[in-house]
Amino acid sequence: MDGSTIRLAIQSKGRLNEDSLKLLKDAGIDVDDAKRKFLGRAADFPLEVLYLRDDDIPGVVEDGAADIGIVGFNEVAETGANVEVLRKLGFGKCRISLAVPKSVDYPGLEWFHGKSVATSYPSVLKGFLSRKGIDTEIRVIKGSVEIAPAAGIADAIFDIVSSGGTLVSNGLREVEVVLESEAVLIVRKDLPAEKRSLLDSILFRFDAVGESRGKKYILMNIPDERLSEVFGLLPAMRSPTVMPLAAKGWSSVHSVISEKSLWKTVEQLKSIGAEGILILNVDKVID
Ligand code: PRT
Ligand code: ZN
Repeated sequence: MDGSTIRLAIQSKGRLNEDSLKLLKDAGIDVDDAKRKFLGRAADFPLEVLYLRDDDIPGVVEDGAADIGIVGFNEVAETGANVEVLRKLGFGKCRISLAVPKSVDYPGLEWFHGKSVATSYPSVLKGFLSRKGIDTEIRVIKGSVEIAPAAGIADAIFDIVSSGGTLVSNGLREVEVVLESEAVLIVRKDLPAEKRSLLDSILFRFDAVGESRGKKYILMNIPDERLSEVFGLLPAMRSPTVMPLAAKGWSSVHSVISEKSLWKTVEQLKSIGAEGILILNVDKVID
C-alpha cells in the first residue's frame, strides 16, 4: 500500500456487505464482490478493499492496516477503537436494547439490579449500567443471545434490534434503547497527508450519493396564473426551474422534492391544475 492508494475495510459477508458495495458503486468506485478474496482493488479509483468480519474493522482501521472502514457504529462503540467517525451512511440501521421476558412486569431500570443479562456487547452495556448506577451481572454470549432467558442462561438480554421480530418470536420485550446505530465511515486518526485528497474525493462522492437518497425530480405543466402557488408547494434546492411552453399561458416547472412528501405534494399540485406530472429518480446531487 503506498501513498497514492487508500485502503478501505468493509464487511466480507453479512448485513452490511451488499449496501457497502452498492454505496461504492453509486460513488463510481467499482470493486468486485470478491466473497472468496481477502483483498480487492477498484478498477477506476486508487482504492484497495479489505474484506473482513465486522468485529475486526474498527481495530484494523485504528492500527492503520486499513485507512478507512465501513462498519456498524455499534462495533465502533463496543471495541472502543480510537478512530474518527466521519459520516453516517444511512443503512444498517438498528439499536442495541435491553429486553426482558414479556411476562415481567417491568417497573423501570431498577429491575436490572441483581439480575443477569446475556449479550455480545458487554462493553457498551457495562458503560451504560455504570452510568445509571445499576449493578447487573453481564454474561457474554457470542451468538443467539435471544434464547438466553428461555434457556435459563440469563434473566434478560442486551442485543441488536431492528424490526423487533426476533424479540417477539422469543417471548421478549424491548424495555430500554441504549444505543442507536447505523453503518458509519471511519478513518484512522493518523491518516497520512498524501491520502487526504483521496479521502476528500471519497467523501465528496459519498455525500452526493447520500444527498440524492430520498429525493425525486418532478416536472409538470402548469397554467401561468397558478405559478406562485406551485412555488409555495415546492421548496427546491434554490428555486424551481420555470420554462415557457409552446402553448400560450402555460409553463413547465422542474424541481427536486423529498420522497416523503411526494404523494401529498402531487395531490396538491393536481388540485391547483398541474398536468403531465413526471417523477424521475435522482442519481447524484452535487451542491
Ligand atoms: O460475520 P461478521 O462478524 O462480519 O457478521 P455478524 O454476524 O457479526 O454481523 P451481521 O452481518 O449480522 O450484522 C452486521 C451489522 O449490521 C451489525 O453490526 C449492525 O450494525 C447491523 N445490523 C442492522 C444488524 C441488524 N440490523 C440486525 N437486525 N445486525 C444484527 N441484527 C440481528 C440481531 O442480532 C438479531 O438477532 O438481527 C436480529 C434482530 O432483527 P429483528 O429485525 O428481528 O429485530
Ligand atoms: Zn461480527
